[in-house]
Amino acid sequence: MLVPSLSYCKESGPVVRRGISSVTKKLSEMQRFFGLQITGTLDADTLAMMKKPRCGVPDGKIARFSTFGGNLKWEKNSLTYRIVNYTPDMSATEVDNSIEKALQVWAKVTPLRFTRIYSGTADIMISFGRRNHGDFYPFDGPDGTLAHAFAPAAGIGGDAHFDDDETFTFRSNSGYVLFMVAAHEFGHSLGLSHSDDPGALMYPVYSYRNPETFTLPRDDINGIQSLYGPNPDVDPRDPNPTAPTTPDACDSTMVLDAVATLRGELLFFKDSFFWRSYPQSNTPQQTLINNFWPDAPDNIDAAYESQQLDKLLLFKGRRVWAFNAYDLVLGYPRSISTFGLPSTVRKVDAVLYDVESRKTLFFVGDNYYSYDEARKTMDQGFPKRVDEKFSGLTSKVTAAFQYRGFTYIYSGPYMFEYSLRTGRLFRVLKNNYFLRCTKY
Ligand SMILES: [Ca+2]
Ligand SMILES: [Ca+2]
Ligand SMILES: [Ca+2]
Ligand SMILES: [Zn+2]
Ligand SMILES: [Zn+2]
Repeated sequence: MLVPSLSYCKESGPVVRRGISSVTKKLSEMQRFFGLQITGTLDADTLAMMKKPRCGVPDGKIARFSTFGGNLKWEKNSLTYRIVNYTPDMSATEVDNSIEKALQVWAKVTPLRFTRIYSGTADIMISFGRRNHGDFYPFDGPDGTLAHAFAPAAGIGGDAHFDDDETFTFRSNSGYVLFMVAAHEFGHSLGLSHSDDPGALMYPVYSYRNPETFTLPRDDINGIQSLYGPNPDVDPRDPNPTAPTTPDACDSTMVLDAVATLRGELLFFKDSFFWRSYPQSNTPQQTLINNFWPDAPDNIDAAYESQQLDKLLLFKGRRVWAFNAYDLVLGYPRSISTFGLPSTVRKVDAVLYDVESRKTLFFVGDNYYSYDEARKTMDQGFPKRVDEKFSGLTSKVTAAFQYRGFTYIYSGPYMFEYSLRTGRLFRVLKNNYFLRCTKY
């Protein structure tokens, strides 16, 4: 089956020729797919998403993992592959190793086995090319489309093509890690379409991940096993215990790592991800932290927006990172002792910026400290006990932020809505209250 390259990324092409309305529809589909605000027009967010390096296989229906339909899959478990040519960006050994490892990502969780051949026609023919490379789906020069692959079938089916106008790398995060791009493309070669799970390997947008520590996410495992079943060599009582799952907005037991505002938006951090909520948007957008801030840590402890500095501060352990838009501010990460926290503090649990008093509260265990943003010093008389200030809060603070005049203090799976000035408690809600679970 022939899979055309992504038509809505181009100025001309079949979509545009069908007229304005279908462009609008296509844009709306893409905005929905990426969790952007659905406008049907080219706004800044959509443009930014379109410019992200991505795979050239078009996005299908909106779902977590998806397949090409009609159960398009290989009818055998033993497949051959052949590396037809090489990129000049890496040594041949590095290319061989990247391709082999990328296939093993899928072999580990299925009965599929891959054998390399060096001549003749393999099921999966792997090649590097630029622009017109012989399949009527030309590449687009540097960035944009990185690669594409064809769904299982005879002939060109299963084949994977890599755009050699890209710089591919073995493991460095400058350039595109061939292992990651190849592992994604081989998902297509085996019958998977794109996933809308931003943590999935089959998400259409490239994000850097360390190839040494990469493990196939749960969504991709579910997808490939829906076609081929599990790996018969793996103990079914202990299948892939470490497969990462993407935090779910519908999980009422979720405990968020940190919450912050940023230029009028709300940011909710959990594991390697954050949700970003616009005031007018119905569905917060979930993204990998590293997609926005490549230098940021994941599994952070706390976050807040310094309105004085127009910066987002992220805390993990004894260190703090400051970002101005996407960029790490020079001189960061720094020690949290620069705020005047005692050296006995090994991490902060939550940080809250109070707009009214312009104080930043640092929550550490049962206590909190108050930092004066203007004078850049800790206030006298702290730490104080959290339960003196916030009635009803008996366990550790896990996250905190202010929104529309209310102060939200998270503790475990609960979120307490207070007036900071009067100390009055209004409501007890769940951590996912602002995330708007859309399952029904
Ligand atoms: Ca083939
Ligand atoms: Ca390209
Ligand atoms: Ca926290
Ligand atoms: Zn793809
Ligand atoms: Zn091609």
